[in-house]
Amino acid sequence: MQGMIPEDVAKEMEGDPRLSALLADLQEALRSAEDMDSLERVRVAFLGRKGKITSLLQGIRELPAEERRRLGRLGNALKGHLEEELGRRRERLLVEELEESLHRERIDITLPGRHVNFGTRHLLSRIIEEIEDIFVGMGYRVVEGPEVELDYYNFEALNTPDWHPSKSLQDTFYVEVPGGDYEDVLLRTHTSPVQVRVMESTPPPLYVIAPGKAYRHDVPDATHSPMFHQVEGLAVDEGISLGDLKGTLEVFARKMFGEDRRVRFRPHFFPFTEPSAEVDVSCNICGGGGCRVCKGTGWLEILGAGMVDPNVFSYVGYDAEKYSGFAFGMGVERIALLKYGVPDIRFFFDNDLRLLRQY
Ligand code: 2U9
Repeated sequence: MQGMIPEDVAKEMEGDPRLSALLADLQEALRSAEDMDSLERVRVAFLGRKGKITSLLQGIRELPAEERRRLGRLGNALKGHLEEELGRRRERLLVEELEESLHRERIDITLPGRHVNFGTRHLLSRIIEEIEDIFVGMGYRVVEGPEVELDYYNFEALNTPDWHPSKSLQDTFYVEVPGGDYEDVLLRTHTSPVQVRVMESTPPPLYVIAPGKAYRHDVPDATHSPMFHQVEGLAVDEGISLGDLKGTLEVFARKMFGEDRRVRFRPHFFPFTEPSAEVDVSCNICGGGGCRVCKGTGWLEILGAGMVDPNVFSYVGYDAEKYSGFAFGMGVERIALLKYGVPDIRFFFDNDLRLLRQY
């Protein structure tokens, strides 16, 4: 502080006992003022309304003219220098604080960033969406229903007799219900009960696809899983024919497996369709010439289909004289297996990132 006051002024103050005491006070106060709060206390103590320098300047009014001028000049000089000194110290503190926070909050922009793992839709979910899109494009509506079903919707209304092997304990998961009839409640073995429920509540014409999980009492191996996914389709209208079914499945096979694919029907049996067929698509790996995937036949089985049995219509109150319909069903895992060459159905459920990241 002393250095801040011109030497001649400082000398003059030392000659006056009041001023030299004030100067000593001020020097002492400034010595320990090292933060904003203590600087403010010094300002109030010396320059505030009742501060020591303020009081000194107020008190000179009664003094003789010459003394008043001298003390006024020295007091004002002291006031000016103190204000300057406080300003300087405040500024230094701000710079120090800024430097300290810059150091504390510094970011090393040369460090490698943290890797964020993004998830993706599961391959099976994407295949289901792809199938949905193809049929929605042909005017179908997507419908869903319960996975825990009644025997009536899963078997009976689908024209499946009680003695049918698919109803056996070896093939179907039954759910024990307290007080309920054993074998009444089960995990649906296909998504067909969804269409039965929709037909019950919706008059024809009807164009729907039912994607979802199905359950069968299978031992897991490369082509079987006790839980798997299906997409089934049902079209009911006046004058629907086998030709409509073939045309529809041709459109599907070409959109799914490639524009130059051919489709063929092989006679088969399902309780809910008559006639029924297993449907093959020409092999998308070898183009039909024969390879390991199609076992040299040039054909790959992709789904089952047929004309809805009129008996099914009678369960849901549809007029079988007026309406006819076709239905089809496909296993989503099998479609994915064929389209992407995944060799084992169990890979879909292992959640191994090495597989999931490839698709
Ligand atoms: C109603 C009437 C008929 C659905 C159909 C198939 C043929 C079929 C299998 C394909 C492979 C099941 O996942 S899989 O094992 N499905 O072959 N499904 S016709 O027929 C219906 C459905 C609902 C009311």
